This record gives sequence, structure tokens and C-alpha cells, in this order.
Amino acid sequence: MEKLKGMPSKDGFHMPGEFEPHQGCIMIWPKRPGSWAYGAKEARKAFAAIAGAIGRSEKVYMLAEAEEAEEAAAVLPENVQVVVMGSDDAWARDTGSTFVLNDQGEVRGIDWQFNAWGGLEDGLYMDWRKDNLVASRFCETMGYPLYDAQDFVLEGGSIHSDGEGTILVTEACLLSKGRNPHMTKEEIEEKLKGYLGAEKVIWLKRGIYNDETNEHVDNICAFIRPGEVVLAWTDDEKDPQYPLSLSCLEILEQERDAKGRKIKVHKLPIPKIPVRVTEEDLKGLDFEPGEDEREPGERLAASYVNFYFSNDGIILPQFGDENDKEAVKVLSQLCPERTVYPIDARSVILGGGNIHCITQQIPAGRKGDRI
Ligand code: KQY
Repeated sequence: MEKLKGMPSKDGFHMPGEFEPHQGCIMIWPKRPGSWAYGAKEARKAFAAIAGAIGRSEKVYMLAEAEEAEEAAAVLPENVQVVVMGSDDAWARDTGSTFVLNDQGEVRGIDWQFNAWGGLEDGLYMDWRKDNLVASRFCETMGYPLYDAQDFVLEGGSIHSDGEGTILVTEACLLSKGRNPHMTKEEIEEKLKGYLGAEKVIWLKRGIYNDETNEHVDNICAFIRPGEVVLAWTDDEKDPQYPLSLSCLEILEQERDAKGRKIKVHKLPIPKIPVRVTEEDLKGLDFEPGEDEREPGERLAASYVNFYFSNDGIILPQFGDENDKEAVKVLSQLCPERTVYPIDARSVILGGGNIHCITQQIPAGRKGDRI
């Protein structure tokens, strides 16, 4: 497809907050043997439950390989549309398009370059060519005009927008050597503002301990509405997560957003007992040469902040931990207008991310005119 060459901000587009209305959500049916154990058996159950919960209030597009499409359609709820499309893995947040909106309600996509979270420097697998085509194939199939951002490496999980001009990111990820090492922090910030129609970028330093994405922001901190965020938190000073969350808190407490507001920070606990890779998990995984491998006992980057806002709800990961219920309680109180849908997501975090990482919202609006 022919892509748009300009900057969305110049054309009057910006990235809405995830809590704003959606037309739908993109997901990808899991299959990669190095991410999803035992033929993705448990992961597929979790993906189906997640798609079902999201499907209660918005359309879900499940991208699936041609040979998997029939099986996917058979186990997915009827209102989920299976779209035949190839990919290397199932992280729609990172490989699906980021969408922007203008004041006339037109929606366009952005086609970032995807390099498996760090390319040859510290990427997680060696061949990401199909993943890098997901955004353009989806937008072409569905008729969304698409901005060409292939000169800039970025994943959707590394940005959060408040929809009113503020973007949240982490330095650990955006300044990592495997993304855009030729660019300065200031140049990266200008790109973000230009593509996302933002005026202010808040740079947190770190994310979740042992997060293999170089600490995506969507695992540590998320806007729940303009001026308010939830932050993954532990009170245990001996936990390696403690200094990381504390540094975020200190930055958020002294920052202002694009509208000049102070930011209200709500702490969301991390699981009480760290979620770890077991020997049994490992027996079910099969890594390709050059793919990042898991170790027995490895701590996974489990966080309740990695939830998805659907039109009527919050699709919230659960880990079989004592803090599962607390996370439901905190988010139910913070967002009483929504239903919290708790979903067992242990099989998803084993892949390296969670519910937010496997979903990508499409804002409500018209498919913008092709130029
Ligand atoms: O966005 C994510 N958290 C994805 C991590 C992918 C890991 C591949 N095994």
C-alpha cells in the first residue's frame, strides 16, 4: 500500500487515550513454540477468554495463520472476526499499528519499524520480517491510511498517551542500543511528538524488573484518565522492583502533564510472590536458533498494570497470587464506570508480556481518507 509520508501532528492527528472509545481491538492467535508452551494449549485458552471479554463491548480482529484460522474460529466466540495473516509472534501491541485520530473523527495508522525488541543488538528472535509487516497488512486489509515510520524503531508497548498531549515512556527502552542508537534523546522526543500529536513526553527511567522488552512503559505505568496513572508498586525494599518503582514515583510526583496538571499516582501492587519459569514450562517450549531462551527459576515480568481498557471494561491479568484480588479491588474503585474482567494470564506472561501486550485498540471513528 502507498503510505503517507508526513507527520500526523502536522495533519491534525493525535494518539487518543486507551480509555477513550474504541472501534475494535487487534489480537494475534499464538503459535510460536519459543513463546507459547505445549503447542500454545493454555495460551490459546487465555487468548480466547481475553477476546471474549473484550468482545462484550467492541469488535475483536484475531489475526491467524492460514493453517490455524479454522481452529481459531472454532474456539473463539462468534463475534470475534478471524483475519488470515502471517506473523512471527502474537504481540499485537508491538506489531499492530498505533492509531491516531483527528478532530473530524478520522482514524489513521502509524507503521513503526519493528525489530523484535532490539534487532541484532539484543532482540528476542532473529527473523521478525513478518511481524514488521503486520501493521501495513492490517491497515491495507481494513482500509486505514497509514503513516510511514519505518525509519524509526518503536513498539506500541513502549508508549502510553493521555489523549491530551502527554506521552509516557521509559528511558531504559527508548534509549536502548537496539532501538534508535543514532538518535539523541531530544531527537527521539521530537519524533514522538510529531507522530503522536503530543506536546509533552514524560521520561520514566525504568520499568518492571527483568522485562525482556528493555522495560516497556505499559508494564509499569498507565494512564487511567488524563492526569491520573496507576504505577506498579511494592513496599518490599528488598525486592529488586522497589528502586525501579520508586524512581518512577519520584519523577511522576514532580512532573506536570501537557496541560500543566500535577499527576495523581495510584499504586497497584505487583504479585506478592514473584511468578517464575518452572522446569515443566521449559519442557513445553521449543526455541529457534538465536531466540532468547528461558531459564528455570527465572523471574517473569508479571504486573497488573499490563491490563487492557475495552469499551466497557478492564481486562486484567491474574497470576494465582494473593494480590490478584487486591488488583481487582484497586481498579474497580478507580474506574467504577467499568467492569473488571479478571483473567488467568500465567500462560501469557510465560511468553514475555501480558494482556496489554497482546492487544491493540483501534479508536472509534471513520477510516481517514487515503491521500
Ligand atoms: O511486549 C511484550 N512484552 C512482548 C515480549 C515478547 C517476548 C518474546 N518472547
